[in-house]
Amino acid sequence: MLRVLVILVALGAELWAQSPALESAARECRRAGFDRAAVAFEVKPELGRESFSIERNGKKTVIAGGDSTGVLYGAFALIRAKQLHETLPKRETPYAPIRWVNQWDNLDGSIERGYGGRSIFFANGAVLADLSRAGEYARLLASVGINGCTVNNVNADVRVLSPEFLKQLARIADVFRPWGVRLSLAVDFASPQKLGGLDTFDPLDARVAEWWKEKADEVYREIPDFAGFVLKADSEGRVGPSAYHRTHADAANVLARALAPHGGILVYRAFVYNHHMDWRDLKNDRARAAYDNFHPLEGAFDPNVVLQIKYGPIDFQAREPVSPLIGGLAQTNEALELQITQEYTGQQRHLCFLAPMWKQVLDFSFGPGARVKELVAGKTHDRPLGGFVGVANVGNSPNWLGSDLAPANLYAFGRLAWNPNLSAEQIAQEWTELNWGRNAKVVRTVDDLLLRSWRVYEHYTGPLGLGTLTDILHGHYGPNIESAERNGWGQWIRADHEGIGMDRTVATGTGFVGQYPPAVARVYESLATTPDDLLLFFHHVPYTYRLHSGETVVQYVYDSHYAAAHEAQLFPQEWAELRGLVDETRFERVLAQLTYQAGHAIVWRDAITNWFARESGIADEKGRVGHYPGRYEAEKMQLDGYVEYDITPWEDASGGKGVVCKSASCTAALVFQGGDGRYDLAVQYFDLPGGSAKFRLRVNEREAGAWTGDLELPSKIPNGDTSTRYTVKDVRLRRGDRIRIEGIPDGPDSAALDYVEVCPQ
Ligand code: GCW
Repeated sequence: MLRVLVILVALGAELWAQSPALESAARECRRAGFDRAAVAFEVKPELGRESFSIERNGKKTVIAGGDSTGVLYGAFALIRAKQLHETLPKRETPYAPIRWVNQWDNLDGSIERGYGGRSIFFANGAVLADLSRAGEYARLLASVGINGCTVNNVNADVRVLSPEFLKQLARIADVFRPWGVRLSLAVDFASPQKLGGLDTFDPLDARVAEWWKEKADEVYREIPDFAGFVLKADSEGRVGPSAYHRTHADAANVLARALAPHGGILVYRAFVYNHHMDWRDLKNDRARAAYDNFHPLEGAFDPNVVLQIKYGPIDFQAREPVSPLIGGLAQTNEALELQITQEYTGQQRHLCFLAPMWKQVLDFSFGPGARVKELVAGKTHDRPLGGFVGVANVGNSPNWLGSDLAPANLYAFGRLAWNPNLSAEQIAQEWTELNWGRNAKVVRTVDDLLLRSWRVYEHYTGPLGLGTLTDILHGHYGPNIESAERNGWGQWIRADHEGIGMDRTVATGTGFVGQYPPAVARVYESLATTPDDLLLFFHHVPYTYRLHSGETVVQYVYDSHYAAAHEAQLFPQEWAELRGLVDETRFERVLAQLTYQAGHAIVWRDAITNWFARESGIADEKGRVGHYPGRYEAEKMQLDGYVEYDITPWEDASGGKGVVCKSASCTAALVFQGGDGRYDLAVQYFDLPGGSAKFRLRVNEREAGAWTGDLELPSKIPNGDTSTRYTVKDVRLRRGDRIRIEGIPDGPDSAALDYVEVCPQ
């Protein structure tokens, strides 16, 4: 009964919003150069919601939509086909009803885990007066078929539901509406108490239920096409039903029932785990949390509740197995949560095109007819709702995400949510042609960079299923392997001198493997069948354990890090070939980004390989780790004003030490000991935020380079987040030459140095 109601009212809301989307469709076609008379629109409900067909009728192209949003999607499909010189799609239906993005925007205008500037919705506790950017965002989303946007952080500010704020939010919904994008809100579960003044937020208290009902009614008075609430509860310090010993279903349902009469949905995040877990207990396992918390509640959720499940059981790492909860539900609606913002995957400073990873997730099979894409779209069991949610976190930077290549991830998310059967290659090519033009060399180069980038990133960060190996306690950016260990966060890798990896087997480990259906569990339970790239997620093995590839674990770590860091050095070189073939502004920006990434890949390589060498006591067979011919440690140079500084963690700097400048200007000098020749001169320094230190590099008295450390990196101290490389190419050096760096600090940026490396050309 309730189910029918949900659908009917939702259709009502759609009719209400009909004409703005049609107007948008017409405007987009004109903007793309179609003659007014060349395209006709019609609404044919029998096509189905949000679906479209495109037909030629004489000279006219007729776009029919199941509703006005369908027409709009058809218009965008027509435009895309024109720009890509492709044949027109005949008929398309979105794969799943939920195709949303989440924004983790705070009301002060900051964005949690956002790397693309400030919020396009909020500043200083209020909705922005100028929402033109928000409207452009909705247009962008609609162009790839995204139909919902949660505008505020899941760590929700209680004020969003206040009457004054709802009126302001209605203005965002107004600019979304012409694009078929419906607004949703993340809410604080304690709102009835904190905002409503009740003495409780117990979901089973009738006053609480009434409060939510009245609040939902109020929301719909302001925003008639409101999509629903998103709730993060009992997670990472957020309050939830546990405060009253109630279940997640109790919590979800009280909100869902308030929304149901309006056709709204309640999206409940399955990212619930104990972050104070005892690391000494080898049976404890954060990976188990989603399944353990939610699987027992099957059947208890109302039909307009959707569980939003992160793709992996931990947290958006560079590689994880698929969350077993996705395959464990048959009666509960689910949505797959992917992360567009590159929190653990390089924060948009590293190129990391995620479509190849997402494809592996989407195509992962829990059994016949039970691939992730089918499960979350509700195709396998008769579930009315479901789909895909991408954490986007766009900001006000000109390219939305703070990098000119990162928007490929937003595009890919939308395309896959519309049709998860598209290939990563096709999506990369579409995005490249639409954004960089159709020059064959440009397309080949950009596609190739995109498609290699995730594997490369994975291989100079955390391989073999270890997680990203980044600093999990702070910025989630640079290397800090042991930050994962010996604390309650549960991202343990269980490394010691003998071996590494979490034993998650049923036989001897945490039993996590048992959460998968038997056929899948069998694969992961056994060392013999677990794929190498997830080995250490599932098993604890000695460093000398041989992979399927024949290499030992430790030698594989060395080899893969050297290979991937080398490949990252090629990225800026390959890009440089495009000079003159793409516009100069973006060319230079991307070149700078890829050059930075190449330098940071070396930081990663060295940190991980040195740590493994020390921990395992096993040397690199190829003699690279710990041996850096041509490298001069800053702390061993002739220093004037610079003082030695211990780096934490030690693996984040060469030799575990750097130098910081404690006066107005400092110098560090060395006498070159190598043979005469031409070299690249690399200076590894720490680019600290809050100031722009200046550096000058001299060979004898001749200036060889000068630069400013003006990046805003996530840590305030010299470490793996801030370690940055500046390279001067092709410098002629003679034995006995004096190489000198001058650093001029600027406020908190102490012009810190790690080393100088003289690399033969
Ligand atoms: O990945 C983690 C992030 C948190 C985030 C949380 C979540 C919004 O580090 O910043 O909080 O996940 O998904 O709720």
